[in-house]
Amino acid sequence: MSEPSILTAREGGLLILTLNRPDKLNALTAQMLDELRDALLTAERETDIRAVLMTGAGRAFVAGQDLSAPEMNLEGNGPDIGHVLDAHYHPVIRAMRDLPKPVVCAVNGIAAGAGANLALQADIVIAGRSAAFLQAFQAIGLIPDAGGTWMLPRLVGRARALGLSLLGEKLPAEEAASWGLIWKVVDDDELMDTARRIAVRLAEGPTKAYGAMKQAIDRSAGNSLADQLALEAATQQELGKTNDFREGVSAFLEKRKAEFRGS
Ligand code: T3D
Repeated sequence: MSEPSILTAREGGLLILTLNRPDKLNALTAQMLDELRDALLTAERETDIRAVLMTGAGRAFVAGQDLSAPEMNLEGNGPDIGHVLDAHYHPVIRAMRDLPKPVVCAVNGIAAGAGANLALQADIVIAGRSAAFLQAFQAIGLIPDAGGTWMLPRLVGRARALGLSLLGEKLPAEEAASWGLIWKVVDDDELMDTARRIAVRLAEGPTKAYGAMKQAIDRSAGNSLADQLALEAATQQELGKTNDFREGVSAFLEKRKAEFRGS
């Protein structure tokens, strides 16, 4: 039996997903994306999973769509890329964004094409110093997809989003961090320890509040201030009834560390 293209491991409340086609720089296939979607849906379903950490096996994070995969067949009218996106990429992106739990991405090398844009859908993106982000699409006559045209201008503004897309030059991790494209950059040999530490901390945190933070911050882009204030009030109304709120306040008053249970 062939090795799964996504390796899964559990460490307490953390689910670690490793994209696992290192010989192809973890280039994405329909099967791999479907496995990734299934793993993320498992994370949503299982209450004892409280955070997800994604990374790549080998020297790359992900080199984008596997250009040699059957779904990229150039025969006849060429591949139905719209279908590939709808059927295989978009469910993964929605699963990452809609997951009411934090997703941390450890970018361990090149993140190209859809691989870059997949990483940018995570809630906390940490990159190794030798990693780079590449909007590789122009080299094959496509536009940034996998949410790229939505995320890039929101993260770095129109000028930088267009520069990255039109020129298709590698953006080194350090510059990506200074532009605000990602959370932080660390030395390569510290990447996994740092990412794991952050992910474990999130897995031990107030899960319901984290899920609500993702939703509130994502909704803000389409909301007026009045709508957003209403959303904040409604959200706090609910969170104020959680065990984690009670525990957080009690721990503060009792001068001890809070033990959140995600409920
Ligand atoms: O259906 C759809 O199209 C949906 C949407 C797609 C969105 C996309 O992602 S489009 C963009 C696709 N990705 C690319 O165009 C990037 C192609 N890769 C590269 O430009 C380079 O490989 C990198 C800059 C990422 C890394 O360069 P380097 O020099 O470090 O490595 P390499 O030697 O080029 O690659 C190593 C191996 O991985 C090599 O195989 P080999 O010769 O050792 O057998 C190479 O062919 C393979 N590989 C790398 N990227 C891909 C790939 N194989 C298939 N597809 C790839 N994308």
